[in-house]
Amino acid sequence: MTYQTPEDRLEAIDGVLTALEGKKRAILTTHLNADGDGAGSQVAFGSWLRARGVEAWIVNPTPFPDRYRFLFDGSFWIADAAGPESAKLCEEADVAVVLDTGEKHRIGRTRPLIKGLPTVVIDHHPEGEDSIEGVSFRAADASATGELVFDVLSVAGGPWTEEAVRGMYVAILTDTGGFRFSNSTARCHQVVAELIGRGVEPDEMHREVFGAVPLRRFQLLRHALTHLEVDEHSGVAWVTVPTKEYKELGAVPDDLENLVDYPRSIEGVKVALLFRETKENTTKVSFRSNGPVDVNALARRFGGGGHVRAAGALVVGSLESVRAEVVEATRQAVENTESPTGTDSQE
Ligand SMILES: [Mn+2]
Repeated sequence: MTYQTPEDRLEAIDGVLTALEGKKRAILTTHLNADGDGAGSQVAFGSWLRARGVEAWIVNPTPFPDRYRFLFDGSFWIADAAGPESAKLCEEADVAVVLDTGEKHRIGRTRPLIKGLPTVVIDHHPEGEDSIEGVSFRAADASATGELVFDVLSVAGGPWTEEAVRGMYVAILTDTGGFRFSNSTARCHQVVAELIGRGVEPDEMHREVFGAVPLRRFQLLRHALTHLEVDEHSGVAWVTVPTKEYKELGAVPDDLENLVDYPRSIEGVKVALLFRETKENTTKVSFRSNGPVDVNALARRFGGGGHVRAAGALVVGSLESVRAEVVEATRQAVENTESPTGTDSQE
């Protein structure tokens, strides 16, 4: 079974291709603290644009993660959103492409830079209330934004650069947790089969992404696990990143990727949480559900959002108070999901 672009995506893809017609310079951005999907999709889309003669630049609200720099084939077309260079680049651009988010507040300091530009959004998150305007290709049933980038390239007929195929592979590899999560669909495996057919080497990608862990990440994990708590009764487990050790180790947000999978993987756990103080009086919360609790809805109550099974929120308040509040709300969400009032939960 070979891959076919889903019918219901074709119109939006056409819109994207039309919006890009005749463009000379594109600014690519993604959400704060780019993950493998955001970064991989950017490299893929940018490389494709460059191969078509469009000068693509990555301008992210937070630094492009070092661990995904291997995706570039020699030259890095990244500009720091906080520096003067990017303002000039954006001024002289004629289109902006936002990948792996469609919400204004998620692109931080990049937002004012691209405000005046025609914008294309390519994203697989459920659409929020803070939507970025412009042309959009959104499909919440996609495993990763990388899958949607693949759709665009397929309809366009390539070109398939090495950077592009590796970028898309890494996007899907990381957003599916190495093909372990519920978004590891048949469709995503078909896309991946095509990418492997175009030269991606899975073992090499795995080694690059998962096999070069900085030692500090294990040191941080050791500290974080001393703050692991489990409420066996409600099936909620949470881990807290200790601020002092985080600073002492010189850790970066990227070091926390997948840390929440530890509480999530404990027997009987339905929802896992991770807490980290990002600055004084602000706490970042990561939510992961093993189903059926909708953590997107839960995170939205705290001003965040994401997917049904993976979401996040930045909450104002001390670590202790935010943690107490979120844990309690999560306990209640688990309870409400298990016994919806007035209906038969078996239906
Ligand atoms: Mn994603």
